[in-house]
Amino acid sequence: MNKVPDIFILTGAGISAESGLATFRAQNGLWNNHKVEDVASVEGFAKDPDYVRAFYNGLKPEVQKAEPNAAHLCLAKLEKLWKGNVNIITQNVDTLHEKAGSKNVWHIHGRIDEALCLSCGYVLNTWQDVNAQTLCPHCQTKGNFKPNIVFFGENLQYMDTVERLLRTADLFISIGTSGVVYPAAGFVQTAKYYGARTLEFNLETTSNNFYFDKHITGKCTETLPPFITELLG
Ligand code: BJW
Repeated sequence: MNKVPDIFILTGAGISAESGLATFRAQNGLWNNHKVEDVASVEGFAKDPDYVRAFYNGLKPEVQKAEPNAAHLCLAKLEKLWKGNVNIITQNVDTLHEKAGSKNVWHIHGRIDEALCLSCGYVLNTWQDVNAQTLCPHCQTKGNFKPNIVFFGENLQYMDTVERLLRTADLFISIGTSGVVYPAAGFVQTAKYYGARTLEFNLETTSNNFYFDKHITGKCTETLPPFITELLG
């Protein structure tokens, strides 16, 4: 009996663009008028934690009120109806996959609705502001929270799981990511090495084109739903 393919889905900012959330590397190279490296680096946070915390506090309301679009929704449907394993490995810190109903979601770059206590490692889940006054409910330390977002120079989250899923995936689908930030940009190469068929959904072909078997160009809200419908038969 043939094995039902296991599916590894890598998502990036482009999947949430049509939900109204800005991507990182649009034409002017700025993200909400900041260089990504300035507000998302270990050095930037060490230099001015209040500034970085305020930046993410400022983003929270629009992320919280954003709604999943047709691309998020069809992935949730795929997970529900597919007989094999479907895992979404997202670089996004928004929670639109969860809002769409997906369960197997791995936030390798963290989540905007979480903050990490640098004194004890407690993860606080909140859409409220986190600032120098925020008290850790676990160790009672005040003001030592960092947004639970993976900055440049930090290790990604859930990498053991990701490595395992990359080795066992039969189908690798990349959606809305520019493929310039590592190690996520290298996942396609690993998946292909271990035998997966590799597909890319993006507005344009990315620099990772060598490792993709097929590119499906266009808005993912338009290209992904018919593909998923066909996959589900
Ligand atoms: C659409 C669309 C529509 C639009 N439909 N498509 C190996 C080589 C070189 C460098 C490194 C390396 N290994 C590590 C590094 C260093 C570094 C790195 O990669 N630097 C590069 C910039 C060169 N990586 C790291 O530091 C990582 N950590 C690490 O590797 O730890 C081990 C280590 C530590 C120390 C030393 C060495 C190793 C951590 C990376 C953390 C990334 N964090 C950020 C910020 C989070 C803040 C936040 O989310 O608010 O994560 S950076 C930012 O980029 C964010 C994103 O998740 C990430 C990826 O961006 P994404 O999602 O691809 O967005 P865009 O805007 O770039 O692209 C959108 C795409 O969508 C475009 O292609 C559009 O065309 C498309 N699109 N609308 C379909 N409707």
